[in-house]
Amino acid sequence: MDSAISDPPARAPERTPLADAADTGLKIVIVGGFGVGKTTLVRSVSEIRPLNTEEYMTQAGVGVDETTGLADKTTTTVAFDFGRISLNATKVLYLFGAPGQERFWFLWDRLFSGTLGAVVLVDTRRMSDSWYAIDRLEHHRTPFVVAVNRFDDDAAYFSLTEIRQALALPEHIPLLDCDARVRSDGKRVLITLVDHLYKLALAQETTS
Ligand SMILES: Nc1nc2c(ncn2[C@@H]2O[C@H](COP(=O)(O)OP(=O)(O)OP(=O)(O)O)[C@@H](O)[C@H]2O)c(=O)[nH]1
Ligand SMILES: [Mg+2]
Repeated sequence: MDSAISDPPARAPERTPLADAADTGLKIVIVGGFGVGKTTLVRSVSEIRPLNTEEYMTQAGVGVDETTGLADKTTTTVAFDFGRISLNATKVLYLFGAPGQERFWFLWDRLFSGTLGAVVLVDTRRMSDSWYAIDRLEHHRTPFVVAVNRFDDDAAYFSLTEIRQALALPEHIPLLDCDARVRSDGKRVLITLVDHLYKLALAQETTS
């Protein structure tokens, strides 16, 4: 399988070296349906040139890959995206973006191994694609937050309350808006996840 390594985002330096003091690597997975913006999110927040295994979509995918609402999409992830972001001098997040096409979903269970937490990216035009991601994460007992990637041509613009209801998401699970193309938004999503993990760990400590 050919894997294409993308150009780094314009804003990011060519490569930020890993700090010498970095001793804790935390694995985070970005999941969600086909074309919700997982690769875009990893690209926008990664401080290293991310590894993307993107392939061009061809006629062979017609009728197999559900591209409704994704007129501009020309490539798809066939293995996973990999990026990195330093939280502080010692803690580093390793980001794995999952492949979104249904025929690659069998890879997800492996990808979840050793994962501290996950981000479920949602496109409200294709909400049902998120159910499988949430289901698998609950099965693995992997804590997660849900980020709604708002697309410009999303006419319905459901509120977060409506989205929480549609996903049957319990109140304690963070749900937020984002634009996966914007680095500060991606960072906010990851900070929300880390905060959520921290709160869960604290709650566990007090009950044990
Ligand atoms: N308008 C808009 N376009 C976006 C946004 N996020 C991603 N895109 C575009 O949507 C397309 C799909 O994004 P990807 O990042 O490839 O989605 P993905 O979830 O990695 O897709 P798969 O790996 O194929 O499942 C790309 O053409 C992006 O440029 C967004 O927030 N708004
Ligand atoms: Mg992708």
